[in-house]
Parts: sequence; C-alpha cells; structure tokens
Amino acid sequence: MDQTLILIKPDGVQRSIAGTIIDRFERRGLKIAAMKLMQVSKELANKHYGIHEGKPFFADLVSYITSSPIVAMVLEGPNAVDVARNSMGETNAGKAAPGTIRGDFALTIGRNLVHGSDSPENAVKEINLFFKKEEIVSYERNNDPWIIES
Ligand code: IDP
Ligand code: MG
Repeated sequence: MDQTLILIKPDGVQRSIAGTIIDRFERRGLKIAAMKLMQVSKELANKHYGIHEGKPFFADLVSYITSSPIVAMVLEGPNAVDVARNSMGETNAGKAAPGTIRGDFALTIGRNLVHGSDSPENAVKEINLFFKKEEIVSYERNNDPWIIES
C-alpha cells in the first residue's frame, strides 16, 4: 500500500488543531502507520527542505518548521500521496479550496499548517528522514473492507 509523510507544522500544534487535522485524514480513510510529536532540528529541516535551498523563503521556512513542535505521521492508503495533498489543498492557503485543510483553517502560504510528500519517491525519502523502521507499524484495520474494495 502507498505511504506518504505528513507533518502538522508548528502553527497546527500551537493553534490546537492537530487533532482536527488528523481527523480529516482519518475520516478520508487514510490509515495511520506512524505518528509522533517532535521538535525538528535545524539539521533535519535543512535536509527535509533541501530542495528549496537558495529560494528567497528558505531561511523563513527553516525557522518556521523549527520554531515549535510538529506532529509527524506516516499515512497509508491507495494513492496516499495525491489523496493527502488533495485533502490539504493548495500550497498558498489563501487560494486553497474550502473543504480542504488549508482552505478551511489557513490564510497564507507562510503558515499553511501541513506538509505532504509530493511524489511516492520523495515520500520514501522523507519517511526515512523522520522515522526509524521500527516506528512504522503494520497492522490490519478491520473496517478496511468498508473503505477499500478488494
Ligand atoms: P508544498 O508544501 O505544498 O509541497 P512547496 O512548494 O514544496 O509546497 O514549499 C514548501 C513550503 O515552503 C510550503 O508549504 C510553504 O510553507 C513554504 N513556501 C513555499 N513557497 C513560499 C513562498 O513563496 N513564501 C513563503 N513560504 C513559502
Ligand atoms: Mg513540497
């Protein structure tokens, strides 16, 4: 099954809507395979956002993601990467559609509440950056047949 890395960024935790955000993904049908509250180090932030190094917003992005704890999750399901990003809405929260997490709870690109991997290849890399193998749990969810047809 496909997996994706989701981060509830510091604004989500500080605004006490981490549970609401997790709820959106859970109710969509995605399965939680791993989850933890953690403080992102500067080193981890630089690795995770390495692709954006050199862009004008890079320094602010690193200081945003390291400013306060985040919730990191591995979510699982068919097409998990695209499904999660659709539920998150556009990067620029001010333009995100109502019904999405960003469209319902955020206003600006610089405080857009969530990160989601952008491809299955990057999902594998990002999951390995944030989680040890033993932190990812494989289990049966007994309502799966009501969510995913076999
Ligand atoms: P994504 O999070 O939707 O994948 P990316 O383009 O990968 O979007 O950018 C990573 C993060 O960098 C965004 O979620 C946002 O927090 C921040 N970011 C991107 N572009 C800008 C910008 O123009 N100004 C401020 N922050 C930005
Ligand atoms: Mg991205």
